Amino acid sequence: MQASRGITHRSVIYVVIPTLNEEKSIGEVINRCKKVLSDFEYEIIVIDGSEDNTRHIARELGATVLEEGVRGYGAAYLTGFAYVLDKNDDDSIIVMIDGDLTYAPEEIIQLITPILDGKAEMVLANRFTHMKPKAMSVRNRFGNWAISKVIGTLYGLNIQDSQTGLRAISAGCLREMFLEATGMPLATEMLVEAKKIRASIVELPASYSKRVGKSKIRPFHDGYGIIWATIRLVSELKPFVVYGGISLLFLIAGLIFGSYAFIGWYQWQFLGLSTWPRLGSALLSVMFLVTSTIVFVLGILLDTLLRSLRASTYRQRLPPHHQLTSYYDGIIQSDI
Ligand SMILES: Nc1nc2c(ncn2[C@@H]2O[C@H](COP(=O)(O)OP(=O)(O)OP(=O)(O)O)[C@@H](O)[C@H]2O)c(=O)[nH]1
Ligand SMILES: [Mg+2]
Repeated sequence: MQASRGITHRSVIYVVIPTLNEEKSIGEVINRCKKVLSDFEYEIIVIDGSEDNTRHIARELGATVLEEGVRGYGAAYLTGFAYVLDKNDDDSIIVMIDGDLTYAPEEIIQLITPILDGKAEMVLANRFTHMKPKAMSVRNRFGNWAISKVIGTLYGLNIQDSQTGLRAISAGCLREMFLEATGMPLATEMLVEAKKIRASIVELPASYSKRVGKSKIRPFHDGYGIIWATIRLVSELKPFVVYGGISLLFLIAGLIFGSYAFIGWYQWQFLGLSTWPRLGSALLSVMFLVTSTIVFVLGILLDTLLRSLRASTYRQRLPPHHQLTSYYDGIIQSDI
């Protein structure tokens, strides 16, 4: 028990680690987790899809190993989450950490503290505060920044590092989430679900080092997957933003073609110019304007429908804790 840190409540800590050929680092990750959690009741669960020695090393060090046949970061976590939630202990805490030694297991304590204190339901590690040089590629850094901005703007979430892999979440909160992403988009999906259920999120500074072993990211597959998932998730939470945007594009196209057709018709009718009346453009314009109207109405309908659906599903939830910022003395950057 870490009384000096204000931890008063004993929850079981489940550390879930997805691994895909991480034999070079998994041993150290597990050993450091064990050391840091020695005062807690804990279980380390490795969800393994490896072809190397990862699972043998993990088992030898006392971790529970679940073999996962389905490829994907999200698929591994969904299996791990199901395993923990099956224990029916909503006071327990799930810690998510990679098996590649990029995150420092020692930081788990500060991550779980706000949950143990009852001050947050999900805590995220912000890697941008103490990132080691070359720990993250420019491409990943940009992708992360862009997605964090999109989610931040649309969801009112002030999160710097939306794709972080070091997180802590209470089992009770996790149980309320509807998660289905089998790939990297799981990271985004969890944030969106947290917003939907009005969970309180805290983001704390954390370190991030260059990984040991080969990256499992498939740039095209994962990048495309994350962008697509973000659009889908946004359209689920704020359909009007997506449908309104599409409707606006059709409206602009309709007006451009309409103006072109009108100018042609005007010159032909009144100025005696032999310009073709531009019937094709007129037809296209009408089609675009009709589509714009249909998409606009669809957006409003979906928005209203989803809003009332969410209200009836999550009515029992209290608004988030707005007092967090003062409690954590300025470390907290986000609280929805
Ligand atoms: N079981 C399983 N684990 C996976 C899979 N893909 C990735 N992982 C694990 O998930 C964690 C995160 O994957 P990484 O390849 O490190 O991805 P990343 O951290 O976004 O990228 P890097 O900056 O390259 O480390 C690692 O522990 C991987 O071994 C998978 O398909 N199955
Ligand atoms: Mg990694």
